[in-house]
Amino acid sequence: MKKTIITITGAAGNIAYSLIFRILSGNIFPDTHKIQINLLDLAEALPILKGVKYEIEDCAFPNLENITITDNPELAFMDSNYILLVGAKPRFKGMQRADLLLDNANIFQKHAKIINECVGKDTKIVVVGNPANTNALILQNFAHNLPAENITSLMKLDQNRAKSILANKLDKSVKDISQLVVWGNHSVTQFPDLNHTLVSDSHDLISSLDKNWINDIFIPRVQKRGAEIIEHRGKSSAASAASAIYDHLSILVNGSIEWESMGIIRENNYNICDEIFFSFPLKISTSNIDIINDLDISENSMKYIKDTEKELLVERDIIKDILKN
Ligand code: NAX
Repeated sequence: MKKTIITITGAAGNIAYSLIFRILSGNIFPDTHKIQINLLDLAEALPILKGVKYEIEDCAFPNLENITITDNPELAFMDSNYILLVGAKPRFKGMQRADLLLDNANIFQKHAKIINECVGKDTKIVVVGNPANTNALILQNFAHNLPAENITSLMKLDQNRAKSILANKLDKSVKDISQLVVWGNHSVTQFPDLNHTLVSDSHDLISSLDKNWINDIFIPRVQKRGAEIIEHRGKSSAASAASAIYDHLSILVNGSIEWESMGIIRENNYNICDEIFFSFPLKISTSNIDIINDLDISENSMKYIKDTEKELLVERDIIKDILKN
């Protein structure tokens, strides 16, 4: 019977508390697969992880073969098939973005070097911990035994948010909406792009939308949705982030007929620097991730796309000394 090993870092944190149960109760893998789940967090979080482990056991998931809880990254990453890098330091009030970048860069550098020695060439890595795209760049830099195509960063939460906000506006189901992609960074500069979007296989409803609604309400609301959640909940998005990671993992395992958004590092036809992880419109099969490289991009859209690229280039410059090590 086939066995799949899934590693989750930051496993005692908020997102992981939803994510672990979503993955184990979901249907990403066939019923015939056995799952081993490796949960990594810091030593001080091990008592919490023990409680999480007991709760997982109490769910009696039929396909779950083994649970490992550990603060040892070697043990957590060894021979893993899918590594979900959620663990990162949160940004405290008053903390500069550059300091967060450097703190988390150290975590991702350390994990990348260990992953490089512990896994095979088929292992897929999903970077969630923020700043996700730049952390993915660090990972790719230090886990050079792995093909760069195996590393993606999470943009699915942004794409799901955009789809849902549009569906609400049009009083449609999210199932009716396709080809809605998000370009660039997982940050307030991201560009949710409606220019190619279809509603019930037609662009007519999008064409009839008020441009002021798109520019002044839709785009900023998607860009700042994370802050909107914090304002109401007093905590950052956790369940929706976990759900998006589940979707992302499912797409990597099973492919997708839809247009998808993930951060990848790749040559492209849009004149975006190929030395950063950037979210493009993608077609994803079980074996390939391909950029949809032939879209017409308006001058206005290109301005948004270049702004988000600029932010990622600044992030890359902040960590450039780490990349040289
Ligand atoms: P929490 O602070 O609840 O959990 C983070 C966990 O990581 C903690 O348990 C901590 O002990 C652990 N950790 C820290 N350093 C570690 C290390 N070196 N090794 C292993 N574990 C370590 O944060 P949570 O709400 O779960 O969010 C996790 C990360 O996801 C954050 O960086 C957050 O900004 C990011 N997000 C990224 C999203 C995306 O779309 N890319 C969306 C959701 C989320 O905001």
